[in-house]
Amino acid sequence: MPKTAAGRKTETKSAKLSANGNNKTASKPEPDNDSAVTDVYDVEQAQAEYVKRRKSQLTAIKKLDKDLLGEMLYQMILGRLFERKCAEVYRMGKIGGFCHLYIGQEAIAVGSMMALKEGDYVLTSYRDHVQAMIAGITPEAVMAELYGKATGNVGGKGGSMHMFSKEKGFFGGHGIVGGQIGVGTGMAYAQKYKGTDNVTLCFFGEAAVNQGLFHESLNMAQLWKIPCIYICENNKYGMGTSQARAMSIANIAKKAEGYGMAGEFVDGMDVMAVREATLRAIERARKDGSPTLLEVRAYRYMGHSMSDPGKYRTTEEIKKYQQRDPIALFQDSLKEAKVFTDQDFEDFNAKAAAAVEAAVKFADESPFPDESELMTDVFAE
Ligand SMILES: Cc1ncc(C[n+]2csc(CCOP(=O)(O)OP(=O)(O)O)c2C)c(N)n1
Ligand SMILES: [Mg+2]
Repeated sequence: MPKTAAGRKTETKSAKLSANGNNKTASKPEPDNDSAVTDVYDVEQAQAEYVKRRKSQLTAIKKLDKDLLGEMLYQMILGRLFERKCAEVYRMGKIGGFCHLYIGQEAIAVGSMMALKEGDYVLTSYRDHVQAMIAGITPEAVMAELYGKATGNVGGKGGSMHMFSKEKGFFGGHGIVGGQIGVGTGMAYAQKYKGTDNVTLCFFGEAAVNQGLFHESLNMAQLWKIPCIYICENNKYGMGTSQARAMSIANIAKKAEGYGMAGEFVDGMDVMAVREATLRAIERARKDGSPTLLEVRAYRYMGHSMSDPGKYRTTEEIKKYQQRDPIALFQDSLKEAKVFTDQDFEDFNAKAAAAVEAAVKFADESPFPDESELMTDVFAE
């Protein structure tokens, strides 16, 4: 593993992936050219894109103040180091049950959530640790929840997939694929009904787009002008199934057109691009409630969950995407724009590493819930 969060070494242990683990199956027709997944880059192409992106990042960076840029970078590094630590302690048997990591997708949560204001809401899937921390739930509370400890975010009863804080406007952590799309639409409706100008960010994976609830929700949201921003985190796979094998068209952003909704494709490796697209969506939503569908393309470096043997993709494919690592890309731009130096990056890393260590210590030393807690928090009172 690299020392700094932005290291470009392969993140996953699935080095012995099968050679046939690509998107193609002999029995299925390939999607036509218009709709084919086009962003599986060669390394050279990835590098070219990387340079291009850095230029646009530089322009965007110049518009923001240093404190905010520093906080954005710090949250991305914290998210990555936290998730790496989760993998480590999971393998030691300290975390039980399902555990889905967010490594490679940090720019999506940071770029979008850090554009929100007080009173806005966030919901996401089971891949929720990083979003929970950006919402303001402490690393200690998230780690203790993963350990099933009484001091955890929801008393040790939710585990990895169910972080939640009404006070922080973070409404899960949802284990049912796509379930949060309906809930998020309802929460955004409530924001409008109450006469606020707040918005809801609703994250979900690309596989959730095939669920009926996605379509029902988008239809109602556009019809009733519900201020929900639907953020599809397209990381190319739903468990071990590639998008190309499961979806008839690859351009998810285009699906917004079917509902007359604004839709945008966003590079999920570019935190500033995510921020700017989210700000455009927020502006629409605060003005008259208009919803937006953002398709944010990224890549998950690790397996679907900690129990994924990863036999459906190659190490080469993973490495290709890591050429455009979102943290490395952001750091390079920040350095070129003379906002931060290498020393600053080391300081951010050290601060994040200390926060993660403190979280692990807290979780290690916390007690498990008492037996008397077994039947509490089961039903709403
Ligand atoms: C309704 C439902 N069907 C199936 C599952 C099993 N399942 C868990 S995660 C997952 C894949 C989801 O992939 P995606 O939406 O792309 O999100 P990602 O894991 O890539 O973040 C599936 C099928 C589930 N949890 N809920
Ligand atoms: Mg996915």
